[in-house]
Amino acid sequence: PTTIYLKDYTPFGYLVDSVHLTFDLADHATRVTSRIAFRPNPDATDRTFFLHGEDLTLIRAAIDGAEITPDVTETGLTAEVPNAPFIWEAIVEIDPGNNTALEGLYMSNGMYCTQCEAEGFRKITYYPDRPDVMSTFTVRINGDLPVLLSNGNPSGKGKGWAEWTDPWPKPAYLFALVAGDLIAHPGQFTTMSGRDVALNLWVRPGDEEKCAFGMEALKKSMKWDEDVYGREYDLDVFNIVAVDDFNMGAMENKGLNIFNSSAVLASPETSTDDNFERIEAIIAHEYFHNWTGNRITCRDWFQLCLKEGLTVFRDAEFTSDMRSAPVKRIHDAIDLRARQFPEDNGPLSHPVRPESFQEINNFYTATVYEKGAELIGMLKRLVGDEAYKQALDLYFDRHDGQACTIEDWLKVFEDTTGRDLTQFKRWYSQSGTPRVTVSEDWADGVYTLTLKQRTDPTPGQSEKLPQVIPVAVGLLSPNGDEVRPTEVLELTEAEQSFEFTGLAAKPVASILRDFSAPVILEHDHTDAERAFLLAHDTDPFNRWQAGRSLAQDTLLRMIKHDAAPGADYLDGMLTVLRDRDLDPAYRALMLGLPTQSELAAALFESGETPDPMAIWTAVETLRQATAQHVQDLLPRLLSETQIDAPFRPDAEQAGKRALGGTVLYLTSRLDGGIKAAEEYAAADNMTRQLTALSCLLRAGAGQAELTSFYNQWQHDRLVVDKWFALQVSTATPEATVDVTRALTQHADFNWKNPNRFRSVISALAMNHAGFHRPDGAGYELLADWLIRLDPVNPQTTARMCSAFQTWKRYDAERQGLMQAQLTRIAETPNLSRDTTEMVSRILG
Ligand code: BAL
Ligand code: ZN
Repeated sequence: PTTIYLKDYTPFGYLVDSVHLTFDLADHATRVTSRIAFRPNPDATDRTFFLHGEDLTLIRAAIDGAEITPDVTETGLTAEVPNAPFIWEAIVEIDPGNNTALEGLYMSNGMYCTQCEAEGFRKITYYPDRPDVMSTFTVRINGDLPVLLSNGNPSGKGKGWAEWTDPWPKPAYLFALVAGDLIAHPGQFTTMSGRDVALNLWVRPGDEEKCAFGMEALKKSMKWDEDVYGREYDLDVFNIVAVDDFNMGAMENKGLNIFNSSAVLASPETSTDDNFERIEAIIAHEYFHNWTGNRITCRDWFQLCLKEGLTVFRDAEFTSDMRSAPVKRIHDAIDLRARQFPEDNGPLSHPVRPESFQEINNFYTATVYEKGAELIGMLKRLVGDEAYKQALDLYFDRHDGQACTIEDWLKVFEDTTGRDLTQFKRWYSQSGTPRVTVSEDWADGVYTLTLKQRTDPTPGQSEKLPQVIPVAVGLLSPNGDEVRPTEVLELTEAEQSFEFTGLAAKPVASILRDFSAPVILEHDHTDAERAFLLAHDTDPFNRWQAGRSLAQDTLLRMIKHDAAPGADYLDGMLTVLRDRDLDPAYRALMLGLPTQSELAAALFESGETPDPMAIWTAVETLRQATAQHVQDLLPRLLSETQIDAPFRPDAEQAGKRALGGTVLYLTSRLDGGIKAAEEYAAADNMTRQLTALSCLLRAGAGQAELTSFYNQWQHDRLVVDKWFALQVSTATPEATVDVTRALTQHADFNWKNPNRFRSVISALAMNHAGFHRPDGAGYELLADWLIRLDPVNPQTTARMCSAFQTWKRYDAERQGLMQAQLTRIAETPNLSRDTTEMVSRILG
């Protein structure tokens, strides 16, 4: 496979002034006729006329009306063209009905739809399929289907055809087409300058009742982007389509967002509170891309974080405003540690702006997205809210209509603030998670905080330079009062000391408040100090963090030294649960534990070999001890978390249900599931129903409910996904592989559907102790399915290889077993480029 390098970027030799496409739809022989106006690019020196194209049958090609015979290969074509403006015309035939990879034009339940990011447009027609080539598009769709959609505004319609015109120049990856028997859930939005926009959420018949929440989320997003970023929508219509077969969550095609149905369809009966929150965030995310991604796009795919990091940051701000900011921040930190830290500290480690790739689809990662968003958050913290706003205004003014780079992005901040961001830029080029170690000194009334940073070597980067790390710090007095409110220390050296004077006693420092940087903080607190911060910290994030660290230290002691659960943790949790002044959502989060995979990482980093079974046992023991320790509180909490009002998927009710779910779980550890069975029978929404079923299964009960759940919901594919996933995620370590294998035999295990595949196979990889069964059966089962899926859907297969990325953490036996499966995958004949790259990076 060819490796592509950032340093090799050159502009395309031609500019595109307009694109006209005609689609004659047919399941196995769709004809795509293109008419494209090219002219030489004055900023380019290389005039090779190469158009990308894959899996296309070329019927005709012509330049300025004269037929030509281009030089066609598997990846595209080259042709001799005039050194002056010219019209390119082509007719190609494609087979959407057999497109199982779900890239380009494909079919899902009889409906035509597209996915072009990153490089799918080349499977639709010959084109310079690169984000820096932007053009207006006019699209005519001929097809005997009731609904025919593309980007932009409708510009004509008749029986069996529709035409769409998108006036905003865009790269081909934002192209979209949808055709099918769809029903609209309509809405309307008036923009800040008074323009009416027709909104539609298009779904398959039967899904009409699941549209209202998504539509409201869209309107809230449009309003928020006007209020907070001054960004107005720019077309007469905005369409969202729900599709069942989709590799990602959703896609921000201009004016025609296409969504995985799991990321948009919602109802109280079928969706959990987590589903509602995720849907609201994804709708916002895709909508926000209209400015950060579409109006201003990326010069090349190395700049992916330019649009993704910024848009994730913007959707996080939106969720914070719509819901609870501290809860959102905690969720994001949990997520970053669970998904991004293992990536950043393993064989798949790459910079937020990678410098090379073989298959760009493999770089839609937590590092590019979530660490990319953290970089925006740090920048905002360093320059301040007002300067951030000015810089963003300048970014939109200066770069509207352009395909940009990280250099362009940083320059608007430098020009706005006068600040030199040379060191900050290392965050984009250096991979790996920095570790910040804290030491303290107290002498003569002066408190000195010394911070050291280091980043371990990562693949391809043995030397690491110090980064600029904003460390938000507050100081508490020994009686719990805050004596120094939060201030942001800028750690720029490998080691730096900060002095605090005027203090009457040695303070307790609360460091990295609000998770002010995506780093690992190493601060040797005692259990008592952690318990003190858990009780007194005024920063909600660090108060939660104190509980989390206390839980982690407790578990690590249990694992390493067979210690009993410590009183500081158990009493701390009792206090948290008792505290009615604390937001229920926050109390539920406080009761959460680090994942078993995180514990494995912590053990590995402290020089121990993690034993998945010992980790599982410690977590179970601590859960049981917690349930016993707080048992007197549980009945009262169960009744306090009951909700009499009609269901609302808002933060307040969701928080109460989250706490209720935690309490039910602890209760079912003591009563064997009696209360959970009652809850299950009384459940009137999916959150309650699924929580109760989960508690029952974890208590070793619930087989009758599991069957009745399936019978109740077998018509609803999104709920059936939950039914599959729940069984794997709640299985005991011994049973996980067998449960997974049995589910893959189930009549509803439609493995070619990415949602269904993930509901079973990803759930296996995420059941830590079950997946890491000592005989390697979990590894073998995963590899079997990856090998089977690869020829059908390389993108989803390649992504799921990351389940093996932590293989070097474990004992020699397990390492050998995982390596054998990785090698088996690597040696599979005709393995896709996607999976080949992932497996070879993981093997190292
Ligand atoms: N651009 C791919 C889907 C997303 O990040 O919105
Ligand atoms: Zn995005």
